[in-house]
Amino acid sequence: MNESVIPSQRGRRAAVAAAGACLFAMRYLMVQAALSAAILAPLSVQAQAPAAAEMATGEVLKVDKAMKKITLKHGPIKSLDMPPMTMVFHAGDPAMVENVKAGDKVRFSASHEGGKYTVIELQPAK
Ligand SMILES: [Cu+2]
Repeated sequence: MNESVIPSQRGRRAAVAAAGACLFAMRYLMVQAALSAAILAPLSVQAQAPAAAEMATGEVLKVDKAMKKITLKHGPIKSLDMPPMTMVFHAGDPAMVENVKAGDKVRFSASHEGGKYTVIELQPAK
């Protein structure tokens, strides 16, 4: 901290000192909170990973070109809080139903809007 204190900072420091007794009691709680945060930190980092890392994995079971629907047997979809299952998705882009076929392993992201699930991004799994 800079030791050349200007008057307004001096007043602020006095106020901080007066509140010190109260802060001392709070500090114990804050340390507890900090320890909890440290334990939870690894989970938080995963939750904030880039979108590409959020892609779910799945296998194409069926492609309905006419209806623009794709049936996927998918793994967990974190963004939708969805466990692994087999379900039908609407193709977010009509080209999707042309680019995949039953048996393809894919990586994808999906949205849930207006009561329907839509594949937003779809790419071959590597
Ligand atoms: Cu599902």
